[in-house]
Amino acid sequence: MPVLSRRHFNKAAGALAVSSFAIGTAKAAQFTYKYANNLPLAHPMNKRAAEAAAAIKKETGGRFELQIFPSSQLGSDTDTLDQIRSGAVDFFTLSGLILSTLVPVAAINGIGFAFKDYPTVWKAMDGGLGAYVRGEIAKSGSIFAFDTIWDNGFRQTTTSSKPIVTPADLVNLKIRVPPAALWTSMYKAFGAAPTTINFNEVYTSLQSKVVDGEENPLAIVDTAKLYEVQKYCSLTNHMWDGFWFLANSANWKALPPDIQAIVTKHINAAGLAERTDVAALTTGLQKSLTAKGMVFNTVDPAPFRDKLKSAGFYKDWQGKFGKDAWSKLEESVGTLG
Ligand code: X2X
Repeated sequence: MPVLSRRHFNKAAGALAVSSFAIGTAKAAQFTYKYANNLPLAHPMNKRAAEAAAAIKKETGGRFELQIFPSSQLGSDTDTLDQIRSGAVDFFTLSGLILSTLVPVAAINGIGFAFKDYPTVWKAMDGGLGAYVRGEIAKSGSIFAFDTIWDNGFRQTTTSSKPIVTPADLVNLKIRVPPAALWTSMYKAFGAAPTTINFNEVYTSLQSKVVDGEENPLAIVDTAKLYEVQKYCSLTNHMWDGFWFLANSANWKALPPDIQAIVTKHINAAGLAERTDVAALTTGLQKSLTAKGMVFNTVDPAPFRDKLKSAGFYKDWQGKFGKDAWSKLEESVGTLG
């Protein structure tokens, strides 16, 4: 639920909220809304969100305060999805694939090896495919997504045991996947042994060897320090993943239109800036992660795609997403499967 003044300060609020509370002399904001995400403070998502929060506060004359809770401080992605549906949390950035537990078609951008590069991603997600998915999210009734999807990135494969060079290297690999059917289905198609684990438990699961590998964009391998518990990084580029900036619909409607307009403007601008940051960060990361001890290899995607095709992966998902959504994806990426 939106917190109406700092006097209703919630003990569970965490470090960021404590520091804004400590400003003390500032007047209580009329609206204090909570934004949760699963990424460390060092990730561009949190830097740009903090800038947006400051800009919103300024432009609303202090009437609106966005409290940011990074690093799954309010709970795992699965828990936070429940909280944004009920309105206990006001905003949440969530991978479309994980959102698919509520809105099935939101996973569609995660189809294996669909996107070849960023221009193709943004054309689809800022165009017809993204609009279709946002429409379906809004139909849920409880939440909606802002227009600009934030970048997570092209996902790469890390392990503690061996590089992944061909699809055969995935067979029986104990790999962590986020909580979404598409991820589990893809790794089952490869003959791997996927285990569903929320992101807030990934580092310790890798450290204790509950799983041997995981997959994430380089910006996360770096900012979440996964290089400390993983040795190999195989540049599989197997899917593109983004974060929808979600809002609880009822709490949003409680805001005056002028505040809604200011929040919308700054959040979407922050999303665009975050995309640029992630791209810039990623450019230098192979080198700096190598210096931190990771061993990189490049990967030919063709045999991986063929394997998914022969396992019936594309056909299955085309059936699940339906013709409309699938044709919107293929309009951008070409024929799949
Ligand atoms: O859970 C993950 O791996 C992450 C951080 O990439 C997502 O949010 C999907």
